[in-house]
Amino acid sequence: MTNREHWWKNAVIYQIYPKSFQDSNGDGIGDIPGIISRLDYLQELGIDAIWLCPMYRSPQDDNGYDISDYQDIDLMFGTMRDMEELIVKARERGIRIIMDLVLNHTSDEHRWFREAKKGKDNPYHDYYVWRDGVPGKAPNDMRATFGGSAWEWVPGLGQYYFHQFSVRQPDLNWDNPRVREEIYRMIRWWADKGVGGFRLDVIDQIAKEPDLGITANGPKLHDYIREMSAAAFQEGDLITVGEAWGSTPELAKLYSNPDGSEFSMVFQFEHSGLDQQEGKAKWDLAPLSLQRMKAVFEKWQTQLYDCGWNSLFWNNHDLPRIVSRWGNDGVYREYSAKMLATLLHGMQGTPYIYQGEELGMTNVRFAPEQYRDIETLNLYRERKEAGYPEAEIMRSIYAKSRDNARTPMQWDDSAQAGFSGGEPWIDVNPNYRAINVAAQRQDPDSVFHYYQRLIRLRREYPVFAEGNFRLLLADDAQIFAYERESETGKLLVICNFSGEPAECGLTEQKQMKLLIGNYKDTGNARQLRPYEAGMWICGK
Ligand code: TEU
Ligand code: CA
Repeated sequence: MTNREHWWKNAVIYQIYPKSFQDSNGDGIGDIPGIISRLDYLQELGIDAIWLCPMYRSPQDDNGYDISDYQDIDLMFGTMRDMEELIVKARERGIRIIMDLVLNHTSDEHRWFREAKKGKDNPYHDYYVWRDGVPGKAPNDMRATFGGSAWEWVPGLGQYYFHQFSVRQPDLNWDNPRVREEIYRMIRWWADKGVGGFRLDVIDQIAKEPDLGITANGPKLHDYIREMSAAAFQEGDLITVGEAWGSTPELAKLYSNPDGSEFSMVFQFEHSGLDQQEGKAKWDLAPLSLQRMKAVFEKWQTQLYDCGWNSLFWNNHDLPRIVSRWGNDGVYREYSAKMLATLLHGMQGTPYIYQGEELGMTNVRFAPEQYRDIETLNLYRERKEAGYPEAEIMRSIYAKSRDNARTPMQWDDSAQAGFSGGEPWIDVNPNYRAINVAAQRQDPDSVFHYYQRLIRLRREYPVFAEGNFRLLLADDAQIFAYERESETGKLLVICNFSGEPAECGLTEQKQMKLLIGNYKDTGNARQLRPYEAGMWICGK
């Protein structure tokens, strides 16, 4: 297939965090019937596919990223019949469903793990990663992402198991061919249900080599991915998205090889680490340098051109809200939300919109007891114990907690933002009376309608999917500008990334047609106003 033939090269994907999207039965937890009731909204927005965060059976230690049965739906979200109905009803609206596959680890309540713990000769024992040892002396000093040692002692066995995430997320042993076969069978079972594709959670970590201290990019990683792709992905035009925090453009060319041997695209995070101190954790804040950010985007845009495919995103369920992070969630909230959208949606790749981003939803500042995320809770406890001042810990949490993205979707200005008739599992952002779907649907200048127009433009003009990328004004400290060119036309994107007016030396836009802009008269002023952004085209 050529570039244009894969549906996902012209698609825009909407990510749903089910627990926080829409509750239908008043238990405070979003669910599948809730999603179904909002499909019309998503159709109106114009998206092509929905990536659903995990809704499989799970004890919810990590909000569903700890799966205890891959082939069942957790009761709190609904039933398998609800899921089948969602797949069908979405299709009727031209929307495909993308399932989230968590294949690096399971829940400790998964049947495989419960069996594995029973004895070294249990047939499931080798499904996980075990090392002999003595209590109190882990095989090595590797740390888990959510804090503490990556090794957990099981007294009955006299062994440690390996976990890259929480203690309740034991790592699967991909070196065992039976594990791989079971996984491929499970994926085919989902594909047969008519889903449109899969997002692969921390896929770069499946081929870990704990004895060598290797988590991401183990030596057998791409063999496993190619095997899985051949066994489970290559029928139909499925979209497959590999989440790879530690990817480089070189690795991304493997993940998203146009020959289809691995995935459709990579989901990498280089830009999202730019406001933390070098070599430190995401909590250790540092100011963003626009020049560095431009260089990162330029690198990915140019190096994957014609030989790979990227995901375009500012937000997901693990990241803070972009308008609070790199825009302005005060007076310029709407302008800056639209500027950030313009900047991203003009690039090559497949854009992702995370629920509420299309409204310009913002971060929250909760009291410590309002947080729910295991990563945030562990960080709070660890830094308290390490003697960090409370105010500093909270500053990090306000800026980076994953719960910023996980507050309920803001549907209207009624109680609980229209998310639930009961008490939500996590508090609603108090600004829901001002920022919500109902208000923005009525306002033709809203962030919502701006996103709707951006989505349509991508469909209308082939240059969005096909054009090359040239960064302009690389050294400018306020302006992010670039052009894209293909056989059919040329696109120019100019964004003032700052809250101050900016002089812009570019003049080409004067001969081009304005496609979209975030001020009523974008393109006319001599100076760019705070967060002003526009897109211009010549050709078609
Ligand atoms: O995230 C991958 C991952 O590495 C994150 O845990 C990341 O380090 C963290 O969010 C940074 O704050 C995926 C899922 O997206 C995440 O929700 C899961 O918790 C994680 O895998 C484990 O399955
Ligand atoms: Ca519910």
